[in-house]
Amino acid sequence: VLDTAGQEEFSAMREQYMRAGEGFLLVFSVTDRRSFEEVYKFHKQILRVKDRDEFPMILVGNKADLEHQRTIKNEEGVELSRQLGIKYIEASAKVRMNVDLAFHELVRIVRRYQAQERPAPKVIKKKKRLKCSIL
Ligand SMILES: Nc1nc2c(ncn2[C@@H]2O[C@H](COP(=O)(O)OP(=O)(O)OP(=O)(O)O)[C@@H](O)[C@H]2O)c(=O)[nH]1
Ligand SMILES: [Mg+2]
Repeated sequence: VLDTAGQEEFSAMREQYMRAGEGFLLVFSVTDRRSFEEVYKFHKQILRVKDRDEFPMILVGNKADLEHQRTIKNEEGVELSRQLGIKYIEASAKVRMNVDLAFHELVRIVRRYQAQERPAPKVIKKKKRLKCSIL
């Protein structure tokens, strides 16, 4: 698991970890609209780097414990996740709500995706042994 720094000075590293990643949690804060609006950009960048139309990702609305400071309603998170074609989970790192669930869910999505990407195993037919006859 790689935790990335959100700061702009690390953006050169971003494509590098995106190339290596097998699945992504797109985490924003439900108290910070700017972080919510950035998700779309990261989602697009991952698909471009992976050269795929879809890739294992989950949208996570963190800081759900701060209900009174919330600026992103649950419905908005659901709507964005619907547009992106990924799941939405609200979580709180502080009170450990849905943190394990988000990781477990992502692993399930990664495994499903990889199983479906893997080419069907070739059936290798055993060659019939040619028996030599001694004359
Ligand atoms: N109330 C509450 N605070 C949180 C939660 N998650 C993180 N924080 C607080 O939010 C602040 C930022 O958390 P970080 O873990 O530094 O956030 P980050 O997105 O990793 O930031 P960068 O690494 O700088 O990109 C800290 O003060 C955390 O304690 C949460 O679920 N609830
Ligand atoms: Mg951090």
